Amino acid sequence: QIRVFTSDVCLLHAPTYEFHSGAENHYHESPDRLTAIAKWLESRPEKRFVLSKDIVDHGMTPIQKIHKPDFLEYLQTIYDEWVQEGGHPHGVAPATVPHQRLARLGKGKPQTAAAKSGEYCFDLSAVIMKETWRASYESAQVTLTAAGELKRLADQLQGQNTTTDHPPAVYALCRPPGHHAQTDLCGGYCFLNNVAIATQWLIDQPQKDGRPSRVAIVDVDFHHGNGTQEIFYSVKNPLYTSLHSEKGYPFFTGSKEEQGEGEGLGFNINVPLPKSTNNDEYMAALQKVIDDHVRPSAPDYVIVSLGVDTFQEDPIAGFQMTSDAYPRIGAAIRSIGVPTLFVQEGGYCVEKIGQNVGGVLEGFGG
Ligand code: SP5
Ligand code: ZN
Repeated sequence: QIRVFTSDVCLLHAPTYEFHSGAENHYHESPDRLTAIAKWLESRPEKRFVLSKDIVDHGMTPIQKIHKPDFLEYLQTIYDEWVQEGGHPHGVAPATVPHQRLARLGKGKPQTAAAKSGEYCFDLSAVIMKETWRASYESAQVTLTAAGELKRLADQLQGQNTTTDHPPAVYALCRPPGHHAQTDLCGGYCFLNNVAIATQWLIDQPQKDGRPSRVAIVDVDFHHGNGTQEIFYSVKNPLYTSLHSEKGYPFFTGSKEEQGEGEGLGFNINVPLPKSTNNDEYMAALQKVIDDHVRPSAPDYVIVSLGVDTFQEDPIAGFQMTSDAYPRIGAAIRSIGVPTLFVQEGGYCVEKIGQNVGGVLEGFGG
C-alpha cells in the first residue's frame, strides 16, 4: 500500500487561459489533472492506494525557510491590489519584467501592482488569481504532511531494527506544482517550491544520532527544476539531480556545467537529454544518475519531483516515452532502497496522467 495525501483546496487555483507561442490556449496546469490522478488511483484493485485528505497545517515557518518574505507577502496580497488598479480579473500577469539589461539602467523599486507583477515572476504562466495563494499554501502543506508521514514510517521501521528491501513511500498529490519556483520568483505554473520546502523540513528532522537528515532529490519532470537548483545551489545537502529536455523550457538553466558552488559544488547534477529520448535511453540515464550520484550520497530520504510530462503524448512537452516507462522509473527509484517521497510536478496529458503517475508508484511497489 502507498499512502497518498491530497486536498480539494488545491483545485481552487484555476486560470482559464495561458499563452503558447503567443497564442491563447487553455491553461494546461488544470485542476482536472489532480482529479484524474485521484480517480485512477482510487480505481485500482485491492485498495493499493490509500487516499487521505487529512492535511496537517505546518504553518508558515517551513515556507519562510525557502522563500523571501517580500515574495510571500506579494503572493498573498497582489491579486486585490491588481484588480483595484484596473488589472484584468482573470489574474496577475506581468507588464514588464526587470530583464537584467533593463534593471541595470535604473534603481527604481516597483511601486504599483503592474510593476510588482514583473518583479516576482519570470514568465507569463504563473497567473495569480484570487485563490492562488490558498491553493499554493495548501499544495505545500499537502507535501509537508506527506513528508511527515514518511518520516513516521521511516522511524517506525528503524525502531523495529529490521532490514527491508521494501522502503516506505508516500505520494503528495498536489498542485500547483513547485520545481520552477525560485526563492522570490514564480513561473512555469509554480508559486511555492513544494519539494524544496519538504526537503528542508526533512533535513531539519535529525536522525537518531542527532545529525541532520540527508536528502537526495531526483527530478524526473521533462523540464529543468530551475527553482530547486537555485535554492540549494550552494549547499551539499540536499543533492539535486535532474533529467530534462536539453533545449526545452525554461531554456536558460539545466546545463551539465551547472554543478553547484562553494560547498555545494558537485551536488547539483543536470542531465540534459534530447527530445528523441525513448524509454530505454531514459532508463539508462536515470540508472546512471542513481548509481553515480544518488546512492553514493547515502541519503536518508529520496524526494522525487514527479513530472510525467516526459510522455510522448504530452501536449506541451514530451520525450518519445510510452506508458511502459513509468513502472520502470518507479522500480529504479525503489532500488535505491531508501524511504521515498513522491511529489507531483508536471504532466499535461490528462487522459493518461493517472496511468503514468500510478505506474511510477506501482513500479515502486507498496
Ligand atoms: C511544472 C511544469 O511542468 N511546468 C512547465 C511549464 C512549461 N511552460 C511553457 C511551455 C511552453 C511549451 N511550448 C508549447 C508548444 C505547444 N505546441
Ligand atoms: Zn514540467
